[in-house]
Amino acid sequence: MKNLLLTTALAFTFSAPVFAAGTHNGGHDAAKADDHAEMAMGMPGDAHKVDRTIDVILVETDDGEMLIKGEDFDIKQGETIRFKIRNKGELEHEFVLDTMEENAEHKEMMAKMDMEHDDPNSIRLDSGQDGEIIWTFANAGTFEAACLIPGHYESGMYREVTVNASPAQADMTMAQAEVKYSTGTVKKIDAKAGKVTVAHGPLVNLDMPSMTMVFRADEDMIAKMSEGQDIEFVEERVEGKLTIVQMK
Ligand SMILES: [Cu+2]
Repeated sequence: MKNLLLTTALAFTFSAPVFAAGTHNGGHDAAKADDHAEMAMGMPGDAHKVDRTIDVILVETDDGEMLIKGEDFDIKQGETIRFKIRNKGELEHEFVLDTMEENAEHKEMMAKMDMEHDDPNSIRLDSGQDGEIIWTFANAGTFEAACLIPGHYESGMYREVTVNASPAQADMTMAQAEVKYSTGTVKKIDAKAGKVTVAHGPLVNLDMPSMTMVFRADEDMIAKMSEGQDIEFVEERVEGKLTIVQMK
């Protein structure tokens, strides 16, 4: 009641400045929309192309913590995730996906005034309410899920969101691609040390130029080689060492 009276009084006294403030807010919202169009994290996901659902629970604990519970937010680049979010707490909570920087900035703004986020990367839920966010994580990196209602972040209401550089896509490329062989001539074999010296052409799998190098090779592989032999092989970096893992 007190607030209402104050607002009315202000509006009455300074109707022109209040109108100006409204225009200013409009400008701010437009700038914010632009930000989200090119979000570092990715873009709103297509509900028909969800790869995986992650269940999330927002809740307070008896000892005053506020938590975002659920499995690790460990995501593969390119994945579209449906976050099924349930507020099991007694208070209202948010679930905002963004960069840590953006979240910190929004948190600061929310400390000054209670803004309700209504962007595709965020949702606000009353006690007992369910909701969902569907998001396509287009870029690798570390992001954050957080509740930005004043005091909640500080009480523990944030979680790291890790987006790993597309191993899924890399795996698929490997499986689909024909095995590529590099060529070379065996110069020297040191079976005891598990090393072979090969004068090779371009290493097609590691994208390295022609030269003579020492490779690791296991016993079985070395058994197939003899000095002076021309070979076609697949090289790989195994524990940091150039290794011949396959031969024709
Ligand atoms: Cu909260």
